[in-house]
Amino acid sequence: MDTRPGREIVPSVCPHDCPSQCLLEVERLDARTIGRVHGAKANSYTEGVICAKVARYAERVHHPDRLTTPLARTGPKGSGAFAPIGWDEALDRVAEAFIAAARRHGPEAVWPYYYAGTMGFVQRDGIHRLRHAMKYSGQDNTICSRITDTGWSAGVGQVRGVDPREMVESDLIVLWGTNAVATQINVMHHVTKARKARGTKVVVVDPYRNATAEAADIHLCLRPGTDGALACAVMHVLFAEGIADWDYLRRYTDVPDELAHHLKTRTPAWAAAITGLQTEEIVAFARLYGRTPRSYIRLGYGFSRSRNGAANFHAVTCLPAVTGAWRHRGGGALYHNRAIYRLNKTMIEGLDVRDPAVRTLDQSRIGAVLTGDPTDLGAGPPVTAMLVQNTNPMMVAPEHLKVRAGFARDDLFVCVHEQFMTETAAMADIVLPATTFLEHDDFYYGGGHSHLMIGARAIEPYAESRANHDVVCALAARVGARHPGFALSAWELIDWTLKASGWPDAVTVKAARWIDCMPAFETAHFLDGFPTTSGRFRFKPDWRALGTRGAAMPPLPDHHAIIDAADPEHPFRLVTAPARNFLNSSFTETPSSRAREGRPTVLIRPDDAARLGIAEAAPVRLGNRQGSVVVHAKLFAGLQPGVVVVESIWPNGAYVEGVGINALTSAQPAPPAGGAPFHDSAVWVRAG
Ligand SMILES: Nc1nc2c(c(=O)[nH]1)N[C@H]1C(S)=C(S)[C@@H](COP(=O)(O)OP(=O)(O)OC[C@H]3O[C@@H](n4cnc5c(=O)[nH]c(N)nc54)[C@H](O)[C@@H]3O)O[C@H]1N2
Ligand SMILES: Nc1nc2c(c(=O)[nH]1)N[C@H]1C(S)=C(S)[C@@H](COP(=O)(O)OP(=O)(O)OC[C@H]3O[C@@H](n4cnc5c(=O)[nH]c(N)nc54)[C@H](O)[C@@H]3O)O[C@H]1N2
Ligand code: SF4
Ligand SMILES: [Mo]
Repeated sequence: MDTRPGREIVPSVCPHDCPSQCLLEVERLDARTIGRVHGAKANSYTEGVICAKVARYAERVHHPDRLTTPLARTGPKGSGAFAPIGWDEALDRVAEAFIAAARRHGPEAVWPYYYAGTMGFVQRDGIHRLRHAMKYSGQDNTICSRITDTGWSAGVGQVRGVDPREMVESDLIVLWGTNAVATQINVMHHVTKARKARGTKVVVVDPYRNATAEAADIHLCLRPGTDGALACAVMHVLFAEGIADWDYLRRYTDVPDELAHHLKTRTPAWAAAITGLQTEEIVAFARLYGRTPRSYIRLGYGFSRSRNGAANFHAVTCLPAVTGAWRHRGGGALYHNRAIYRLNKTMIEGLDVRDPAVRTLDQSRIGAVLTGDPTDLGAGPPVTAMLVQNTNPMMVAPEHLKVRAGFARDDLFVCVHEQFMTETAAMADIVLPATTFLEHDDFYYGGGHSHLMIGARAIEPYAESRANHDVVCALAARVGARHPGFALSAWELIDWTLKASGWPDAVTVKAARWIDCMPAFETAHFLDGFPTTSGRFRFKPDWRALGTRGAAMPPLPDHHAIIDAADPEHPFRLVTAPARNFLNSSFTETPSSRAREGRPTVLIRPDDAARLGIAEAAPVRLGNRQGSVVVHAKLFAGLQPGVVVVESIWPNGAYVEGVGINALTSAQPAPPAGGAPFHDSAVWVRAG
């Protein structure tokens, strides 16, 4: 690290929506300017490793296109015509619009909408305090982790798992449905350490030969949405060949005999027909997994983003319960560690004033909500006013054509608080400039590790930008929202929350840089019981208790055949996996990320392409009942026939016809508890 005078190093935390949640060391050149960003070497998870896009963060913070002042729309919706206005006028206009909407239709006509642009708890979740204090419509957060949370909790009981730093003691690491090289580089750092230390074998389960699969010893290149079948066949082999650990099964699981009986018909040949894998590949993987006590499964989000994602996720969590891998150091599984932090978010979110009778709208179904779908609105009013913070639904939400039609409504008032003029901000009536994480105080935890961390303000806010907390408090004052949280500073909210959650105060945590919250080995490995009512892992979950669509779920692990299967009109299955140099919609504005990604492309097998008369780099039209999208072909052999991948998320404006890939993805809620099936779309493919 460069420590020359004038290059002061300031500690921070990456705020982006990434399980790595890296501890950072930022070069501060002066009170307003940063240089390079580095990973904290002293942190035992980050260990100095961060991704390239955040190392170059100066490019984003000091981007010439950062919003500088509040703006008011002067032309038609979406025209991009705005004029600068003062903060007071902007906030007054937003408050007036909210008051008018509530007077006309009731407070549920206002929908504060947010997500994960920053993962800091104060700046991200404070919008709930305004919502709850005013009885504005609620938001059901289904877009990212609903399916994974449900699938994991179904068996394990709580969202936590084995310490990722134990990977260095694993003999086998299975990266299941995560492109870790692109989406969480620190996983690969720990994988590399394990390989060097003990020659650890790495298996990747993924429908395309991405950079992570490229780095693996074994790549199981299955059809999307078929992981449940693969997991069942693996368990079939474990039982059939006497590798299952019956001592563990009897002590720690609910219905092992019923499971073993049920799996008799879930043979490798059965799974081969569903997954498109070879029978021998499945058997070889089952034996390798079953005979390696120190086997660690890192479950990613990718394989949950199907209509049957919850069943598939649960099926994979069953594997270490059949082999008893949980018993061993470096054995077991991890998806996310949310439950270990036990945060009391009452003050931040205003949970004490929440009225459970107020309706909750499904985040993923914003297109249906804004176009007035009665199943989404229920008995409540239309949404006629919104505050959007920390999210870019015009790019990231499924059923994009409905989202676009919704935002174009002239009777909908929208305020977008943003760092950039995103495609969502461009649809707004009022745009407010936002600070970045370097310009405000917040605190964070690591989903893919075990640290609680404070990221304090490192530089002055850019131009007239303000933090989310300040905007929420200023609006609260204008609409008459009452809660003690509005009187606290961001720092005081951090301090209150840490103390109320049983952690040290903010000053102590900041001085320590992080608190390692990892539970003891016995607890992390569930050797003192699973956090379920019976204390046992559930092969047979109570799906009805996990969501309103629970009745649709298979009672035991299985292939749940509810995906958008290919048919003669839609013979291809589309996966919209994340691009390495973007983070959802973020970094699509930075020149180096744009240059590295090039343009939106479709990965298609050379034989599929030849059959359709599609040449390398030629325009290709993909479509389904929702619409069609034009991208350019990239011939790619690392896929099964009939599977295509469009790495995402590009702005709609980057596509040939101005319509992006989420025009084709569905917002159909995945059972049992909802969630968007981003990687589960049957499409047709044509030259042109
Ligand atoms: N096709 C397809 N679509 C997907 C996915 C996919 O795999 N394929 N993945 C889905 C997933 S997993 C997710 S989580 C969603 C994520 O979708 P989003 O939550 O929208 O994620 P981002 O694009 O990271 O962030 C949105 C915006 O937050 C802004 N922002 C950042 N920090 C702040 C701040 O402090 N204040 C304010 N006011 N704004 C801030 C950024 O400038 C950015 O424009 O996308 C989903 N969409
Ligand atoms: N560079 C970069 N990093 C990111 C993001 C980004 O957009 N870009 N997004 C961030 C966010 S919000 C999240 S939630 C995480 C998500 O990160 P991941 O956990 O990696 O999940 P996904 O991004 O949805 O998809 C990853 C992989 O899942 C595969 N996949 C799709 N369908 C299936 C299936 O049916 N079975 C199996 N086995 N695999 C399947 C895809 O091909 C892809 O390679 O990453 C975060 N980090
Ligand atoms: S790997 Fe993830 S958490 Fe780490 S710096 Fe990059 S985006 Fe941030
Ligand atoms: Mo996500």
